[in-house]
Amino acid sequence: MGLYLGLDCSTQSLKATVIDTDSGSVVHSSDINFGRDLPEYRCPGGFLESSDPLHVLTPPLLWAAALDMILGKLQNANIPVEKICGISGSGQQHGSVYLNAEFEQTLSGLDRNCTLEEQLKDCFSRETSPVWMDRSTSAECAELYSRFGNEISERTGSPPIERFTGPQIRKFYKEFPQKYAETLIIHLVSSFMCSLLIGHSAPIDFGDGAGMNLLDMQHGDWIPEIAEYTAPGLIKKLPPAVPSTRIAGKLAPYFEKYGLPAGIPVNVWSGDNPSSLIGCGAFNPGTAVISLGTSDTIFAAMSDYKTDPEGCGHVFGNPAGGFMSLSCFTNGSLAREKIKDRCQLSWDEFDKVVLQQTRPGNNNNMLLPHFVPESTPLRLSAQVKYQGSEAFCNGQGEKAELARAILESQVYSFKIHSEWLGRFDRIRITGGASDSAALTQIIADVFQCPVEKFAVSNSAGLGAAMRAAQACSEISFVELSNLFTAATKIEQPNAETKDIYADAVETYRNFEQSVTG
Ligand code: XUL
Repeated sequence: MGLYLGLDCSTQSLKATVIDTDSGSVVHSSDINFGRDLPEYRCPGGFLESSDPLHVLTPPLLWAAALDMILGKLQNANIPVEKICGISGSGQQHGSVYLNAEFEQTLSGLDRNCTLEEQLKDCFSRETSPVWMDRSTSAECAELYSRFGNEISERTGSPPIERFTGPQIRKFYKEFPQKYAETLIIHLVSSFMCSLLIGHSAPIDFGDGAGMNLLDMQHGDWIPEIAEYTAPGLIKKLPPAVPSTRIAGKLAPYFEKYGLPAGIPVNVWSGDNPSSLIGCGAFNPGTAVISLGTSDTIFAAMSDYKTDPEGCGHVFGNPAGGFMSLSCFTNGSLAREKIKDRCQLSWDEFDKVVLQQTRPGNNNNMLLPHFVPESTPLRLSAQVKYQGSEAFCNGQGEKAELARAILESQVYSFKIHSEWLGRFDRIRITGGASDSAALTQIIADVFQCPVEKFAVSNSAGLGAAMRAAQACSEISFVELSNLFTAATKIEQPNAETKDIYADAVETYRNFEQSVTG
């Protein structure tokens, strides 16, 4: 037992969470915000601004620079960093990092008198990484589908998906064959960050590897024929795929400069969603998690391997073993913020008007809030549509109606697109918008099941720290979950809204289908 560090390299920030398994408490949390703390990279939202919404890229050197900064912050925090016994981490999923022959050599001799940024700058065969919001690979997805058909989805857990790493690699190979040839290894954000910590290339875990359209989910191996078609010679450029509980290596001597103990074990990193499954205590089937972050996701541990018949949802590896299902809604907090700004309300006022001035079902006023291209249902262009009263559709309705409409419409979409997830009898919510009392109540009522909240809001970072404790000291996930993920508040569903919402969900289903096809 002792202190364990979880790092979470998400879209907008790199966060550190330290847990103490003796006291069962989170003893430290801090973050480096990419826009605020590293403005020289010109990534205010964590990615380069571009006039083309389908291209979303981040310079990977930014993440390396943030690693030095967050560990510097940790060293100056009021905790005994020398007592940290193990480290793990999570990364935004799907993003890929392209490294040349210099990478391994540079990592093996990291000089503690220089920064990671200074030492790694010549190690990339591609200066920018496509991240999960990139949607520029429709042509490559179509090619992969026409070559392999449903086999891709059956074997890798998802059909070819624009943001997934395989189609992204294929596009890079097609557009820049020379740079692809110079690429010796391709990492995910998670395995790239883990590599920096251990001073050599780290494996990719089954949790995050599943988001690549390359991993055979049932056998835990890369699929040679899909890899070869994706890009010639790719299989040799991929790190090995391993279970999420594996130790990747020992902390590199470079990091002793931050007071961290020499050679402590580093667990393979995973994706932010698989890590969140652990941090929400939802690694056994029966509990679904709704994570309300930059994107909204709904996910759950699965009892059996099964894919989404609609082709929008995904199967990833569950870090505790087995599989998890996930549907991702890109327009999450972005759409809520757009409507909040239009209403000119603070978040507190927004919540208040919804709860005090409107009623469940909102007289069937609803909207399709695709302010940017959407993953679920898949839409490659932005489109916002309204349905309901004339005044509401003309933008002349009450602010309160519009405020309720965005929250309810998003939850209707969660309900419709989570039907394939299987049965669950409770929902745990996490992420920034889980503070909203109105949204919490709407989720409980639409799903007609209890909604639980818990103390730690960064569940991916907490999950990473719990994974470090499990992998490095063999503390069981059940024990860790009892210590760190107990519910602090439970919202019960209001049975009187059951029929109203059952009807509203059907109305929304028809509305969504009529617009998106
Ligand atoms: C999941 C997905 C996002 C990213 C960003 O498929 O694309 O949730 O992991 O956090």
